[in-house]
Amino acid sequence: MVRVATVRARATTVQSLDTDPVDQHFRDRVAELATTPVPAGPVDRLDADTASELLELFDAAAGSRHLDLVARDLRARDEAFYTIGSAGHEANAAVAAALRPTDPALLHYRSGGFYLRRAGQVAGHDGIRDVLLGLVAAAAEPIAGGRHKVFGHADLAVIPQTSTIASHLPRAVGVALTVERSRKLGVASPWPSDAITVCSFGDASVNHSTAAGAINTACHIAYQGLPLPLLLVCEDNGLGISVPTPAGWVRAAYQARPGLRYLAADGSDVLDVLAVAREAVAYVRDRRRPVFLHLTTVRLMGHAGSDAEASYRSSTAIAADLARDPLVHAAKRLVRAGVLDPAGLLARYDAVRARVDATAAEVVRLPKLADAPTIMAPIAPRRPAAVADRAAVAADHHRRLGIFGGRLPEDEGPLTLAQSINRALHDVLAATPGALVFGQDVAAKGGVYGVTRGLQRRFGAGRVFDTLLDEQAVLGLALGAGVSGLLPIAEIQYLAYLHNAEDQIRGEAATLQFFSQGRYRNPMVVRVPAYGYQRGFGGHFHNDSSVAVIRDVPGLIIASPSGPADAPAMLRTCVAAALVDGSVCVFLEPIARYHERDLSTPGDGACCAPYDAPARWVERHVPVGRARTWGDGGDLALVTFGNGVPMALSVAARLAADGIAARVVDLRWLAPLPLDDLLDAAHATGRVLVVDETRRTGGVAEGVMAALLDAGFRGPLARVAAEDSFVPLGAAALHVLVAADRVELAARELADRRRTHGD
Ligand SMILES: Cc1ncc(C[n+]2csc(CCOP(=O)(O)OP(=O)(O)O)c2C)c(N)n1
Ligand SMILES: [Mg+2]
Repeated sequence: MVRVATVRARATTVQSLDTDPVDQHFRDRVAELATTPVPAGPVDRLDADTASELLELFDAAAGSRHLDLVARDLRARDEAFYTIGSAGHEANAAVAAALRPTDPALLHYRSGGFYLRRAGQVAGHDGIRDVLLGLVAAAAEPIAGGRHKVFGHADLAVIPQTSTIASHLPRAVGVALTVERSRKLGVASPWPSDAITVCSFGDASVNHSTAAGAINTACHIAYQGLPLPLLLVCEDNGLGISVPTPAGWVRAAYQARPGLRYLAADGSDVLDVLAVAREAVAYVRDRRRPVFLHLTTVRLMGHAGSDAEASYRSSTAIAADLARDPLVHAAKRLVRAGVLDPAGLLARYDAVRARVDATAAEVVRLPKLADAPTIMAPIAPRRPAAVADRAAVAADHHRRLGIFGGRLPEDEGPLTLAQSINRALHDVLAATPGALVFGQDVAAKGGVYGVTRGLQRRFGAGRVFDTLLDEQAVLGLALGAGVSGLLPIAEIQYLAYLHNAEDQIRGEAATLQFFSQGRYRNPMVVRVPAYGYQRGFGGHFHNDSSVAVIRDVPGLIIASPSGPADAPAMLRTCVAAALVDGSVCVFLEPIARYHERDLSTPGDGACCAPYDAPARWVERHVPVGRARTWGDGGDLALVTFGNGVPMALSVAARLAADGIAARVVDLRWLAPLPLDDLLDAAHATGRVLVVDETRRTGGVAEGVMAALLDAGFRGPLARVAAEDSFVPLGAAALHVLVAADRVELAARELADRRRTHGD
């Protein structure tokens, strides 16, 4: 960045000897107003309210500008860690002014003006201090507590965002939809019932498939006449870092979308933004329909502090942006309207700077995060006793009788896995007024495998509904519903299709408590039909067993029931963990087990299980991270999950015939792993074979074996895992998946080692 060496004294300890060209440009233009005054015309007059609002907006914009300047000074001294600024975008303060401070906001990273104006709407808030605390990563920062620099504050209804551009749009659609849904369902919500959701983003970000998908979802909802009070704000500075947006693209792409009203304002003119934003807000609030508000802004001071803008932009283009500085524009309006004279305006500008400097000098000294436990505390709070209590909550007997059409599931006799999950979902919806079930084909069809059959009929389309075909939209609705106080139970139709949208779990859902110290949370249970062995059907995409990408997400709970004996209790646990701890739970259902009845001989019914009546839910509770062990064989532990469980049980039966006593440990939870139960089994048997239907590389066995070694287990340890292959169609699939014969062979080898070596 080019710096002009002029000395300006400031009465604080944080000061720069250089003046930024943008700062200097502002001063020069205001100085010109004193020497070459332009006579005020009738259009320059402002009524008292507008004049007072313009002063507020000027203060917010000036505060934001000085924060950007100070951020760079602090960065140069290694005292702050973030230099993406809002310079040129400060007129977004007027969007805040048009809204209420209770309207949930999901903001672009250039929202300094918006944030300061909103903070100014709520007594007792010092937005400048909040932002500075974030810049210096102070532990006292109000939202992320020093974990990230974000705009966010629970008191200001500003939900913090990640750095992944556009990833917040699906959630924003979900929040907007939920405002309406909560009112309809009569469920408490953190947002007022007439709230509207605002979501801002850049012009390059609008092209991201996540944004395009979310805006399409908004159109899809509005097109059907369903209410969606959503204000989308595209802050179009014509650039995505160095890449220009084609002139006119944003308007061309969004001015005529079905269900979406398009409005545009000149982002260099804060009063134009105010007028159009007010029109947009009134429309969204009254009509409950979405608006796309297009602000043409400029980007001043480059993309970030480290960005040498001059290397890819002409000096003419940079100068043209500077000539559209919204702060200069606001200053001119104030002077021409006679609200302030140039000297008074500069004094006001410097007074804001003095406040920023003084606050900066104070916050740089504040403590930072200093140890891993403190840093990690908000990731995944766990209150197992409260979860156990909540997991035992059922609707009363009469309501259950009504829900189940007179025949309670505990009286149905043994159920398959699919039936047991279906009955458990009925019970969860009956006992949890804010629970929603949604996904592709879950409503009228009842899911591809019938797991959600009958739910919509019982609980209505307000609580059980189909979504459009977009996994990011499904998870976005879950994110929005969760942060709005509901309990989303979303379905992703197949595990392979979770990968289309996994950032919505990894980047958005799992990080929210971390980046907000638990002040915002998005409880959710994501049900995913998963794994292989579909009798040759479907090939790779219906037999996917890739869980590596979710296993490494900090705090995520991954449940993997193997059959109906555990699935209902585990589902109740996930729901309870979501409600109590805000947990993000992925519930992997082995498709191949859904309709299985028999284990080893036709008619043995060993894959079915009776459904527990609520009176047994306390004793039958399955805590997060606790395995189930079948048998007490002392020679060998077969550690497995999902389809591996029936396989390991049949192998154990064959081994028993030869005098080898194996026990089978069903992990049940792939994250967090049931370490205590694993170690118990390992120490009781002395040898462990992991049977892992996920792949050799990145599969569950890697985690299990590493956990055993980390905990000091030194006995014989082996694994049988699926090949590092994609799954082919037909019977060929069995060549790459784990087969019982291979498990048996490996088990015998491990058992032999004991006999041979006597260890
Ligand atoms: C998904 C993703 N890809 C890439 C980036 C890196 N990145 C950060 S900002 C940015 C440009 C965004 O441009 P725009 O949306 O126009 O916003 P602006 O910075 O111009 O306000 C890019 C590519 C990112 N943060 N997230
Ligand atoms: Mg841009």
